[in-house]
Amino acid sequence: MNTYTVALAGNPNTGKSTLFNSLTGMRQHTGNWAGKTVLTAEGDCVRGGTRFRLVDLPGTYSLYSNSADEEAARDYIIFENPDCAIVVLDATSLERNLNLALQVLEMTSRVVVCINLIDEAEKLGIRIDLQTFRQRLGVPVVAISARHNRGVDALMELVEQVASGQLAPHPTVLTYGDEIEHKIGELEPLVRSALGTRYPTRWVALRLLDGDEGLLASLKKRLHDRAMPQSGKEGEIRYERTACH
Ligand SMILES: Nc1nc2c(ncn2[C@@H]2O[C@H](COP(=O)(O)OP(=O)(O)OP(=O)(O)O)[C@@H](O)[C@H]2O)c(=O)[nH]1
Ligand SMILES: [Mg+2]
Repeated sequence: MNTYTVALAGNPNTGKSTLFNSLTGMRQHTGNWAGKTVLTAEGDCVRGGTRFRLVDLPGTYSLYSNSADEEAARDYIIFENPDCAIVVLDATSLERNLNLALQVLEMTSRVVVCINLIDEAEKLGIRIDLQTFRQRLGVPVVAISARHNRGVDALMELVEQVASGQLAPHPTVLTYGDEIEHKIGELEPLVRSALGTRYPTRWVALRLLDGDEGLLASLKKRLHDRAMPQSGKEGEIRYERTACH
């Protein structure tokens, strides 16, 4: 059976765990993100002959190095390289939520944007132009209500297409003005020669320009561990495996 890993990323309180629970049949709550070893939840869901290994990431407003939560969510997306990342957005606060979506789109093209709480948005009279969203972001976008199990089948179909490579999204590339673009142009080849194509070089270059020391430390540690696989496991993200169904 094909097995795909799928990460759930998004701002706090956007319904990631509600979606995770609905798909896995589990009862995951959140909030266990203290310290360097981050404990998060992983659960399986089998749909139509395909297994999805879902990872419920901590809710964050960005994916820089401001907190252990942000580092854990970022490290999962960058280093564990899931087959697909679902970015869960709150349909009633899209302006704020899109910031994180754009950050994920800079890290990976294997993304499905999931606008959750569509039932709440409807109650508030908010209408969302999904077609424009898709065009502007360059990735699949679907509206769902995790609580009412609306749109979840369509979401998982897109996730499977992206995870299997049948659908290859082309996220819109954000540009940052001449000065920064020039510096990215200088840095990217250096990043590529140091790290290869394993990591998103433009994103790494941007984070380095921003002085993201936490990312630099994570990268150095990974490179060191790859060179010396017997070295200690300190700082590694730990995931809680829970029952499958
Ligand atoms: N009306 C409505 N409420 C929802 C929906 N999905 C989730 N909720 C509610 O939104 C709240 C937050 O949901 P969670 O699943 O805990 O959100 P989360 O993204 O896991 O939050 P963090 O773990 O803090 O990042 C809960 O009260 C859910 O019941 C939905 O589709 N519609
Ligand atoms: Mg949660």
